[in-house]
Amino acid sequence: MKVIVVLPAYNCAKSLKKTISEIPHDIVNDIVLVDDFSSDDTLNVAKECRIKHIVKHNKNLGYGANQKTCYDTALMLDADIVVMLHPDYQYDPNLITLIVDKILQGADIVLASRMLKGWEAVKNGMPLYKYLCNRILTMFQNICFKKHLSEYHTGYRAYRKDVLMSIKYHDFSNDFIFDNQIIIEAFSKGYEIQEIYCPARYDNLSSSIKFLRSARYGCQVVYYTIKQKEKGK
Ligand SMILES: Nc1nc2c(ncn2[C@@H]2O[C@H](COP(=O)(O)OP(=O)(O)O)[C@@H](O)[C@H]2O)c(=O)[nH]1
Ligand SMILES: [Mg+2]
Repeated sequence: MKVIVVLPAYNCAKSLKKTISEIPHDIVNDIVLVDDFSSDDTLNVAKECRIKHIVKHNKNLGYGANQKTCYDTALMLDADIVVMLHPDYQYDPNLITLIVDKILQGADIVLASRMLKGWEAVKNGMPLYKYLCNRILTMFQNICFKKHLSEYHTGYRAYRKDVLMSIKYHDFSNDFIFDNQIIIEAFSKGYEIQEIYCPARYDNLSSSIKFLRSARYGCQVVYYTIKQKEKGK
């Protein structure tokens, strides 16, 4: 089984080394970093870290577009399991071992959820408004899709190769809603999604998206969910 970790990178020069140093290299075969036209030193740091596969966008295309290039590259490199990890040192890279194990035991998708232990997320530093919005959006989506996920918004997840090969992710958004779209499509294809708990950091290094950008994302999630529900998904 070839395990490839993909890092959708954007202005992560200060956190990249730390993230890379904690990736369990014994089970990870390759690392792919896609730089979305960062304005900081991300590319040079990536080279210093000796990341073998560095792809750069010639203009800023967005978070969803970044993931599209990540998955295209990982599939081209013949990955069997693709783990997407934010290079902002928000999530614990050591959990890759557990995530890969879940896929080896039969899961098609594994989500490393910050919300599986409820209020712990806030104790770990998640801003209260992000916690409440996440809870409300998740409840709304669970009711619409008759599911029981603890969140739909984590930036730490893994896909079995077949999932990425069968889902037409190029049709999805180039923006943050991409993460949501891929899960909803996976529901309609009947893939098995499992969750593990992952505490997350919320310092300046790991979290830069502010209230208005988050609010826009929340509205996009509601709109997209209603549209998919009307389509019978
Ligand atoms: N590729 C790409 N990623 C972006 C862009 N803007 C933000 N991101 C990434 O989106 C992810 C989530 O943003 P972040 O501020 O960490 O949000 P939070 O962790 O949910 O509070 C981070 O990995 C950012 O680097 C962008 O324009 N392009
Ligand atoms: Mg973050």
